[in-house]
Amino acid sequence: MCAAVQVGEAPADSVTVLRDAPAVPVGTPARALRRAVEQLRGLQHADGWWKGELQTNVTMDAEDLLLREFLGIRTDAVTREACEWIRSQQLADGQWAKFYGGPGDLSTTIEAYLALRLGGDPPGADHMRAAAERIRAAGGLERARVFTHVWLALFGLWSWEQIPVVPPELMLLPPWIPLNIYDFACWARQTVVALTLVSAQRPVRSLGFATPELHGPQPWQPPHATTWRARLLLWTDRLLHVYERRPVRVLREYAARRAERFIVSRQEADGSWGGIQPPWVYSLIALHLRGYPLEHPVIHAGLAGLERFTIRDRDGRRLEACQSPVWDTALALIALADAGAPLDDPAIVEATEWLLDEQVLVKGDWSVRRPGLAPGGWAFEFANDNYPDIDDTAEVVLALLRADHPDRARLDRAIELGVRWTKGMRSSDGGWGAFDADNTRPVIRELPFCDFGEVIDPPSADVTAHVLEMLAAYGETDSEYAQSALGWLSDNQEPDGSWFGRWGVNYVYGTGAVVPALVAAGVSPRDLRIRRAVRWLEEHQNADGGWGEDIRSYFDHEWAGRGASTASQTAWALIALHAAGEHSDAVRRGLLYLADTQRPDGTWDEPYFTGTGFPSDFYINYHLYRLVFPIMALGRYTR
Ligand code: R03
Repeated sequence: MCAAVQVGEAPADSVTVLRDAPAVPVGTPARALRRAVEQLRGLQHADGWWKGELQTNVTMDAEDLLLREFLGIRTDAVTREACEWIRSQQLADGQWAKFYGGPGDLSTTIEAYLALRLGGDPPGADHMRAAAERIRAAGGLERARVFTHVWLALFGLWSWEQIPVVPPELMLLPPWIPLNIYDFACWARQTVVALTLVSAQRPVRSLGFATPELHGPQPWQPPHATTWRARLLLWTDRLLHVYERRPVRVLREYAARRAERFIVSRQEADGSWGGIQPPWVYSLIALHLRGYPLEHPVIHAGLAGLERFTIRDRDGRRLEACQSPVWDTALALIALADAGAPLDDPAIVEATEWLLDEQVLVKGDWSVRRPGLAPGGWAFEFANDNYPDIDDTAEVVLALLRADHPDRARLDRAIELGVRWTKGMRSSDGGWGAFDADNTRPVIRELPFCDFGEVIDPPSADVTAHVLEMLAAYGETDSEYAQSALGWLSDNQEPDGSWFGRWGVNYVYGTGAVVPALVAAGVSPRDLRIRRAVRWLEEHQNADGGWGEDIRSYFDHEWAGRGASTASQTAWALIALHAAGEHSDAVRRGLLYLADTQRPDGTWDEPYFTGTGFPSDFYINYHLYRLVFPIMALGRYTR
């Protein structure tokens, strides 16, 4: 069995919990609900918020070591801890995966291997030989993603010539010219701006070792262009490589200053950029290259902030790609309300207070596309004023609509601003993306630089559904906005009756979001759209009564709606069935699945990743999903 299977399995503390808790027999759904609520209450922070670990993959940890090496601040202690964690995640075949139970991934394996070599693991050791062998078998460094090539190039293990150019002059394109930075999704924009400064300098630091053992049998080849547009972009990249030899000095320096100012002015209160790892680490490298010393307040805050994204426990030291307190707190509040917690419940009051303080009341990059719109959204993280998102805003408003506050006027005002901002962020096709309006230029995806993750932010069914549910709860079912959401969702139902899950795995998540929204908006449970969704869910229930959907559903339709049962996915299906007014045997078996698989301490084990960062490329195990969603499902059905 591969080592990674350990991840997420019952941690050792379940034993102590077993000792402390009374020995209860496998319970009824009502008892399961009580125990789950108790567990959730116990996880609330004294300041009112909840935050579950946001677990991803070892590229975070490998890149952390490489960043430290590049800046000259890598210590033995951090190296040892990080390498221990990375080693613990290696699969039996020598590779590293992007998600639990997933296959080895070439770029992840290369980065993990490089980090271990940095930590001193000899290339002759068994686990290193196995990794190198698999890397070569998969085509070697030559087949890695662009980001991995960038890390290798920083240390002289790859040629900058074989990396697509992202010139700082990109900063000079105004927002109405295609390929300007506002055509990139916000996460890609911040990452690319930082990398323009890196790309312009092509720095190389020596690690004191080479990695000939990682080269594959075939030489590197530029990506294969299939469309005329991609071919044009490839030729442009070739020209840019020529231009890089002799860029126009003044222009280059002017553009680089623009990029530098863009970065510095967007650092968040916690030292991060966008609250996410990629722009954070590349911004630190970029500013360092621009001559910012380690003691500079911006660099200092950036490095100190990374420390707060580091988790250390008995499983090891690892980095979060991002943190989800606002998202988790909104979901926890909704869960408690579903479980019947009263409005004046201290847990609800404190969470409400905290959420009110988190509202973003300043403009961010989103205002480039919606200049007249007043702020009022919420971000996903503790600090991300520049990038509030629509998904979080919808869930927070849904939570606040079920809360109370001594200052009722303040609560009402916050809700109103949130709703107004959300409405203003609608895209032209009638749906909602996550962070921006009308961020839909597909040409961005064809840039040779963009071979990893999603790089635009078009409307999705899950976000649009959350917005519709919010509008309905706010009492705006008849508004033009609710009607456009309804239309968008109707147009985007899959032929089999389900909806695609952009930010959660996968059709079970999408369907679990859309059905409650449609019903809240007044669609009859007898409506054909709902009936087809219900049929799809019931057809995809597992024999154990649960629901599960494998991540492979993103690239192999055979897996749509299929996979080992998990607590969160079972809950999503039940939440949809509840909204559709179902009280079938399928529902009963689903509820029993949750009750029967609950741990003695009231939560569930969920090693499978059910969160999506980018379909096909990046997945997330949100550690609170296993608890908040079952509480919603059990709460709605048992009360
Ligand atoms: C659940 C819904 C709420 N929601 C917000 C979800 C945020 C999820 C975390 C985002 O973390 C990121 C990790 C990333 N990696 N790589 C990139 C990236 C972006 C965000 C990335 C990929 C390509 C480019 C730039 C960055 Br170009 C690991 C809506």
